This record gives sequence, structure tokens and C-alpha cells, in this order.
Amino acid sequence: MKRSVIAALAAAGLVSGVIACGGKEQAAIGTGTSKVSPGGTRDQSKWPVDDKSMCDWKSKPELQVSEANGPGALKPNVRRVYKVVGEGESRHKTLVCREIDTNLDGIKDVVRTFNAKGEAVHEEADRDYDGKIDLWISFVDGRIAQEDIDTNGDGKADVWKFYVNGQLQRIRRDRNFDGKPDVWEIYTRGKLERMGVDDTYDGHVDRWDRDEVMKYEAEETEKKTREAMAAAAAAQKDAGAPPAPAAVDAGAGDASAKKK
Ligand SMILES: [Ca+2]
Ligand SMILES: [Ca+2]
Ligand SMILES: [Ca+2]
Repeated sequence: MKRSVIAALAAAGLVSGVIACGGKEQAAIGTGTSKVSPGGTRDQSKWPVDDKSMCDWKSKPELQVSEANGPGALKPNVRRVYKVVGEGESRHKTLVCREIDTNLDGIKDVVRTFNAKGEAVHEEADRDYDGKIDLWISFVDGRIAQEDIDTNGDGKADVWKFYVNGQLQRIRRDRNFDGKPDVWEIYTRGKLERMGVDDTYDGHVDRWDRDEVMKYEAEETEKKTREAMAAAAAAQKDAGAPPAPAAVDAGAGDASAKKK
């Protein structure tokens, strides 16, 4: 039973080829970019022997390793590491780690670990392919709980996102890159509700900015109004044109159906 579930999971992972990392942006990056990690190359025939594996398996002979080719890969770029657990009848293989070379340069750039239930536990990724990890994701019960992001390439997180039941609740930002947050954002149902700003960088909020939030919302509303007006204007322009083909088709269909 469990075995088939694992097989299905493995197949699903193989089809997608990219770890769906909770952040949707992950899929967008990848093979489309021309950026190459240090030591890597886009020439798949010249991929380095050392792919900078991030799964911990080399010194653990009890683990089983499988290599697979994702979309566009002529050589394996997806590694799955399995552990055999249980005894007798309940003995089965479980996925403990999966890592992928998403931009096909021969260097692994995203890794995810799993618990015995098959739920994601942790993920790390080098999303700009500079050889340094810039994204760390923690999962609780298989759902995203915390996402730490390095935006200035110093190898240290400066944006921290917190999720509850898979939904964004808070973001902390470190604008001067001293390792400490100086902007606090509170979200309700995924919408920015309140923002606290520490202008003096002493770790304390100097102002709670509903104004900033309201300004942002006003801009959004204005944008939507503009779009709606543009759409209305376009519709008006089309109003003089003959009726939409769909309406014509529907009438013709009725007529032919009645014919017999
Ligand atoms: Ca890579
Ligand atoms: Ca990086
Ligand atoms: Ca940083």
C-alpha cells in the first residue's frame, strides 16, 4: 500500500521536474535562465563529476540513491535518496531527500528533505545560481511554516516570512542588512494589514504605518479602476461590431437539431 503511494509521489516529482517549493516563483526560474553556478556548465556533455550534492547520503551505505532525468536533461539532474524502514511485511522504502539541478548546469541547486510520513521538512535553494544558498524553507505537517530569503547575496537571510496553516501571517525585513529586522508586516488573509518600521535601527518600531498600507491599497484601487475603465472603453468600441460568433453558433446549432 505504502509502496504504491511512494511510487506515485516519485512519479509526480519526476513529471514536474522542479521541486514545487511552496513559493510559486521556483517553477518560473530554472531552465529558462542562462545563469550558471560556479563550476557548472550549460554543456551537458561537460557536466562536472561533483554536482555539489546537498542530500546527505555519501557516507551512509544503508541509503538507496536513484538518479533521474527531468525535462530537458540528457543526463540525470534529479537525485532521490531513500531509506528502508520497518521490518518484515511493513518493510518499505521511504524518500528522505530529493535534490535537483533546476537550470541544468550540472550543479544541484535545490534540496528538500522529508520525514517518515513523506511530508516535506526542510528546503534550501540557490535561486540565483551564484553557488550560495539564498532560500530556506521550513515545513510543519508538510505545510510551509517559515521562509527565509537572502536578497543581497551575502549568504544571510534578510527577509523572513511566517505562515500559519499555509497562509502568510507576518513578514520581517532587514533593510540595512545588519541581521536584525527593521520592518514588520502583519497580514490578514494574505493581505497586508499593518506595517511597523524601525527607522533608527535599534530593534524597536518607531511608527506603525497604517498610512503606508492605505497608500498601497489606494494605488491598487486606482489601478483596478483604470483597468476597468479601459475594458469598458474597449467593449464600447466593439459594440458596433456584428454579434459575437458564439451567439450565431448557438442559433445555428438549435436549428440543425430541430431539422429532423
Ligand atoms: Ca544548477
Ligand atoms: Ca544564491
Ligand atoms: Ca542577506
